[in-house]
Amino acid sequence: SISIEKNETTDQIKMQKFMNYIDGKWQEPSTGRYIPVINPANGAVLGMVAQSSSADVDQAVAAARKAQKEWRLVPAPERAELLFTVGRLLKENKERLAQTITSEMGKVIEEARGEVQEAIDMAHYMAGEGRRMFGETMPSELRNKFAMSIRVPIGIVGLITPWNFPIAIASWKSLPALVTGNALVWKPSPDTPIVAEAFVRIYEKAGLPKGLINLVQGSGPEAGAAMVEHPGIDLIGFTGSNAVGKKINERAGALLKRTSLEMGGKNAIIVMDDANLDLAVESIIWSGFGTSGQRCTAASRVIVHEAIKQRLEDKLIAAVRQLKLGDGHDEATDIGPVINKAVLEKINKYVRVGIDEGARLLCGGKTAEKVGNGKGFYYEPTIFTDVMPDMTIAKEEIFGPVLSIIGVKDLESAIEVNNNVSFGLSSSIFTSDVNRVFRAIRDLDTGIVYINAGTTGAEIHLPFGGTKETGNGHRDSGVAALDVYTEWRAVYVDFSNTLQRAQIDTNTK
Ligand code: UN1
Repeated sequence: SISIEKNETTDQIKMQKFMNYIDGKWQEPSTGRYIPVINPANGAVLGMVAQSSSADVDQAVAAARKAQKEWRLVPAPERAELLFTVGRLLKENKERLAQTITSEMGKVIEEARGEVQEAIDMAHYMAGEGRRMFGETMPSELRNKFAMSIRVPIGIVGLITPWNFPIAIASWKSLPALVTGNALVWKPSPDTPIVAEAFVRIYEKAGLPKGLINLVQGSGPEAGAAMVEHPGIDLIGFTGSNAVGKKINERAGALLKRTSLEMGGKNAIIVMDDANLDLAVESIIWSGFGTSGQRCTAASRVIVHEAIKQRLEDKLIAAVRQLKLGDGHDEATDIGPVINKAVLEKINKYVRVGIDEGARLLCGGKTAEKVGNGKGFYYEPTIFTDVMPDMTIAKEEIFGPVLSIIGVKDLESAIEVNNNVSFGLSSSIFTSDVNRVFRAIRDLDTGIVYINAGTTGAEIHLPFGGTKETGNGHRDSGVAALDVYTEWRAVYVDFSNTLQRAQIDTNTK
């Protein structure tokens, strides 16, 4: 069995081991060590995940290298057939995968289903790219010479993916990497190894040749660092924290290894005085507290026009009162737990700093200890107001259900406050003035801009990523993803049978 069914008891599954998958074989890690996988809703042990080391990474790279030699020769439309099958299998297994995500990651089941849907959409979209993987043809400067650029695979791609979207983000990276002819070494987060294994089993069932996807389970400092160091890995695709991203960037930079980094956000929703206030409230709640605030797109700041600040606060407090915390498997739950104890403590620390720095707490501000069996990691949806833009809670990514309300007097200051953070992933504005809309589109310094919608809910066929410290200029998903996983090759075909020299005047005479 590869899943944790809703009604299976923890006893039945707790001895299950989640191993590595290398060269088409499920195998023990070289260390022989395993670490427990915890259900954040109730503290139950769901299984044990392999702790890999550099020896496992070595093996995985060797297998990937061998497999990629053949795979790069397979026509892209044929590679794409496999992606269509992956899409179909994801769809057939949607409910089971969603339940697994909720068990090990905690997000509510409706959101888990949405996440699997993102992976399904991505499989079909990237399968389409197999027949469309365009290059360019251009006129040459010279007669009887043909010029074009084509895409070639990078080679061996190392993926390091987070727990918050354990299958969606893995799909954003693995599917374009495979359709463009690369082979993979994938290290998922040790907090979500079960759905990672399930995803690999889907690739296996779809008939992916052995060695093309190698799963190396375990924690970052051991297995992830070994991937970044490995000379046989040509590109590291990473989504995760800024601290880790910076380390990868530094080390990979020294080795001249390619990287595609997607990191944090400090996303804001701007609410102008002409906004549909009820819609803004609903969107703030959804983008701020959905997934317990653990999306890199989550809203964590609300920048509001002073004229409506009080009314917005009243409506937000009323809306928060309606939210039900609990186990995400329960369809009635609005907000599930956060991923683990360390994250819970980090959120609590930020809230204490917010209070110390003089922000006013409107609601929440503490762990919710009485939810379920009392052993889960729940945090009350928290709203601060009268937050100043230079306070810590207004600048740093908290990655939890904590919103900071900042009052402003006009659109100019709203945009300035929005942009005056080190991140630039997503932003949003609620207004009914078309002039304000287009000024926001032009001036909000983020990779994603929403008009009259919250900061979350990016669709997979558009580029996903951000400015400044959010990343290193790359984009996940959309057609932009092809640029991450391919190199451009410029090709000149001279059919003149003479020596034609570019940039030499005589040739054009
Ligand atoms: C993330 O949190 O890293 O736009 C991804 C969204 C989702 C993906 C979030 N489609 O909110």
